[in-house]
Amino acid sequence: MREANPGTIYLKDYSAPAFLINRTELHFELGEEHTIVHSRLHLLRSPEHAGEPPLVLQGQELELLEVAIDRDVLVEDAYSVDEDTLVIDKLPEQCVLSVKTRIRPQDNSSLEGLYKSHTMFCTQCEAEGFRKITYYLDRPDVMSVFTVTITADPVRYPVLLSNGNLLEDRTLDDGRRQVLWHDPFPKPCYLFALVAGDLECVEDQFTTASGREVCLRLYVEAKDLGKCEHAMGSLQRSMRWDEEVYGRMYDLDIFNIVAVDDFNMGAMENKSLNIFNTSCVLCDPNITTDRGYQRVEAIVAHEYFHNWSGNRVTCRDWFQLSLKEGFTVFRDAEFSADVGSRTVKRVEDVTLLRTAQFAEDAGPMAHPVRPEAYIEINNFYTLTVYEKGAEVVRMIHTLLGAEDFRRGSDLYFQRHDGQAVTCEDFVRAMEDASGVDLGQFRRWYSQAGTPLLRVRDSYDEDAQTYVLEVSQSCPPTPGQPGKQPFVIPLAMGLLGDAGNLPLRLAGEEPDAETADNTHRVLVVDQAQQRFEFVGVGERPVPSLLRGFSAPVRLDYPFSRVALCQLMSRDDDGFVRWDSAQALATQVIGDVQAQLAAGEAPQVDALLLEACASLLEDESLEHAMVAEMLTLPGENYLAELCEEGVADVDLIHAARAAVQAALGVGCRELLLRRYQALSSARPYVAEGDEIGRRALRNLCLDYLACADAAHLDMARAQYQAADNLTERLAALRCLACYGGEGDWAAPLQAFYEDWQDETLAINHWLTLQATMPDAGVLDRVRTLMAHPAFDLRNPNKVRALVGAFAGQNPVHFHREDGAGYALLGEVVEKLNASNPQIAARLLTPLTRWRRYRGRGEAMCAELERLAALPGLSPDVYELVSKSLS
Ligand code: 0A1
Ligand code: ZN
Repeated sequence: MREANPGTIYLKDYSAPAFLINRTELHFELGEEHTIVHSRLHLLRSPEHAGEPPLVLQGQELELLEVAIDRDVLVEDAYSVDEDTLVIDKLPEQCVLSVKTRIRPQDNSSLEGLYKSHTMFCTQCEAEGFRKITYYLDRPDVMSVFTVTITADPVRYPVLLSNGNLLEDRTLDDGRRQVLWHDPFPKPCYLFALVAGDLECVEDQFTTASGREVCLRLYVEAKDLGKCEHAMGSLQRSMRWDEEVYGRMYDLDIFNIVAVDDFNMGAMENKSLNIFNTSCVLCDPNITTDRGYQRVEAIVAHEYFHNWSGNRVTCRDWFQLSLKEGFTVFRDAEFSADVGSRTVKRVEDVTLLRTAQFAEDAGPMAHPVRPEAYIEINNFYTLTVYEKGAEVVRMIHTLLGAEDFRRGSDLYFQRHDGQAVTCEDFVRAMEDASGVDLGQFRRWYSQAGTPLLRVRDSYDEDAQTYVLEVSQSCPPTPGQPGKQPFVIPLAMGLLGDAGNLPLRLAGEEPDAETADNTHRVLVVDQAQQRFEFVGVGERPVPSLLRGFSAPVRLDYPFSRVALCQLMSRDDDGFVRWDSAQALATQVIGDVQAQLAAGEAPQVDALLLEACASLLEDESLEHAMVAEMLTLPGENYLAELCEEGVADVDLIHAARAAVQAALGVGCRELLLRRYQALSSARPYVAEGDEIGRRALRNLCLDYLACADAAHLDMARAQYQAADNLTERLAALRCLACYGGEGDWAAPLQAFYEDWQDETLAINHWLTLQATMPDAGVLDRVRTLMAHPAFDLRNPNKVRALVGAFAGQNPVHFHREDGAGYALLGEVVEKLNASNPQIAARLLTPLTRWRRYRGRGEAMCAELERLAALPGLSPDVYELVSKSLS
């Protein structure tokens, strides 16, 4: 580890590379002791660079064996090497640089570069992992045509894969096998991939609209061959969707996906060789929840969509990460909306954004969608870059309309195919294709923080006018004390007694009515603005921020009666759900106040009535009823509090009291719905079946929360279940609302039944880490020593420790600080072995300003970590920014 504090990299310092690498030839000799990497880089000095700058290649944890230029081996004083670079002076204008290095993938626990997951070799090069494979210009604007030779033992590694097309496959005289892969598309090294292992594959095919026959293969361990069908179908659906919706076709004859157990993230879009975390690709009713099936479909689509938004057109530098990620998340969200329920998908995405991204925006790591500085780029694969970035693209879609947006996307791909570009290039293509000026809109890329949209209204009965007074502000974030107004598309309608009212702004012609004149998008682009509607015959209830048309906090003083009206009658599904959330949030707030004053909780009858009507409404889709009946989560409720105010115990107690009251108050309806939703049909993870199970499990949860007598229903459901979704929901009821006598045996039984299925056991770990009983922290410690746990596997770390710190606020924030100490210990260990996961795990501690009475203890743990010797840049950046 280095001595000095790691430095900061700034967007303003960007300069184009001094050298180009037209072709990259790599030869891997994979061995059990070590791997030898020979590289031949066809270098060309960039014409833009005057003088003779030295060549500076990045490299880390490499053992340099030999350097040659055009076959002349260099003597040691012709170059210099340090921990991070290989520098060569006086290179000719054009040459072939050959470098031979030795690496030890079997000792690489960071899961970046070339490493081993069980017996399989695999790679992860985004963002800067390639430098752990060989010396290179490890930056996304250096694009090169790769040719890759792999030599390996054919018995241990019968499958040898890299990007592009397989050109040769032969057996060498010494018995080793050698394959040659060639990828005709120039790409940055972060998209390079290599896999070698004893894998089986499922094969299918796809014919593109232009008639290209693409061979699709999904490589897994033999035991998982039966778990590939859903991912394969998802891939085919995504390929078709990208042709139909974006006119984007696949461009090679092969598309491979490989599943690996040890992976830092969800999946990776390497050109024609996507690598997936097993948890994001394998599906089986016994190991995957309904949510998991949907997640797999979305991630398969996401990685596939990157073939255009990311690979054909890539990022100039890592500050532009949202160029590919924001756009691709928007694309995958629209795909999921098209193949499933649009409103439910939106509700899920907004819940994540408002709970976690808003928290990021309000915390010490807040950064713009296009950050301006970083210490460790791995720390910037964030909800802001991904999810808020997608919201920014969505707003462009809203402002331009679907047709012009598609024109903009076509222009972007056509103009920049084969290039490494910036967010600015994307916005400019959208402007050029549509004629819409996005000048001020660009602030969404440069200003951090969540804007607050304050709306007040007034109605003049005599004049029949209704006025919305809208103002916007944005809190300061690190390095950005003041903000300029954003361009906020405010989608809205007005709800009258008999439905949504026609909308006409003052000054508009009465006949300027569109087909749907009950819905429109107001463009808020000033600090304060006034919108006057005319011809409004009654005082309306405003339906605001329909579809969550902008990533802002909305402040409008809704009465509870108004919320009930919106909930039951608005045209916009998102607003109906959001009104239910707002009503529940108000009622939980009442109960918090009552509990804080030592009074017995009183749950507003309006909420009870609203929930009862939802349970009686057979016309709404099941999944939507389930979403509307789900109370806002504890983390979301904490996020709504001012700094230093969130009281985890009070939030938990109030939410639980409201849930119990609803369970008691709606008991008959819940029971009736639960019974009616029971089905003897075999499991299918599709549309309304998923919604049916979601609603049924929700009913069970309310009933069990209200009265332990209903735990018998949970036991019966557990016994009868033929799938993980129903089994876990039943177990969760026993674990959350029962005593040890209720949950100990079923938890043990679950383990015995599924111990060979790692992915199912990870759910079992999460359940035990998120239970409300006082013994949970000790249980987490015990489980860390259980054979089912492994600190080297990121999925397990997230399932147990990540879930405890992130999803069990009451116990993570224990007053004695034991939760923080536990997290700190794990972060300390991971700091040495896998810094990327260490930093991610640490996130809950960075939110120390939010919680009442906990700031000091949280900071103390951060300070302990800050003082550790050998801190990785990843952890250093988080702790130092949190404490500053
Ligand atoms: N580009 C991938 C995410 C990814 C990023 C970094 C990784 O390792 C450090 C791995 C994957 C995606 O958006 O899916
Ligand atoms: Zn991505």
